[in-house]
Amino acid sequence: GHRGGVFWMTGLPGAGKSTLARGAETRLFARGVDVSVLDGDTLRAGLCSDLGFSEADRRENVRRAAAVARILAESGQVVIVALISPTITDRELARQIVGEGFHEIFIDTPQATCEQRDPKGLYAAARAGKIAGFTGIDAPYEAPVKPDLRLETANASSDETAARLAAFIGEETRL
Ligand code: GGZ
Repeated sequence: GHRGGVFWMTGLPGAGKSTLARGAETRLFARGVDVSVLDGDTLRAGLCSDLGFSEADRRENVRRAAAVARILAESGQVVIVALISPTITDRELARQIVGEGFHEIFIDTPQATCEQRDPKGLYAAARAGKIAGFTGIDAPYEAPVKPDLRLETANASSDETAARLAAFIGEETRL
């Protein structure tokens, strides 16, 4: 069996958060773990569709995700959250809201790599001045100082890294 917990992934756009969250979810599900993913993209399509990317809106986005994650974790689920959550204070807020069972995971990908990947062309758009306040370009990203887990993605396959993430989550939630 396993207990609930929240695995909060933070990192730049294009760092690999969503891919790794889904990869870990698939692996954990195959092992019978009751797991769900709260992804920034998905939340912003529904629960958080009224929010933009101002400091205040990002904070509210983080607050809502943390509140939902807590409810799910209290019911015994393993919750993987994938949000840029760019500031240390917002992630502290998330940790406070979730309480016991919060883990911070830093998806540590150099910005140059994120920008090369640019899966949605958003870095290019930001560089061209078509998006204002884009994280890493003209909005801040504060890396965690002491995350519970740091995953460097630049020189590993996403399969390898997702397996490491799933292993960490398995260890932290094993009863
Ligand atoms: C950062 C933005 C922005 C701006 C749109 N800044 O790679 P994506 O495209 O699909 O995922 C990013 C997503 C970020 O949403 P989060 O909810 O994770 O952000 S936060 O935690 O800061 O609230 C990106 C897209 O939205 N996107 N405009 N200006 N990312």
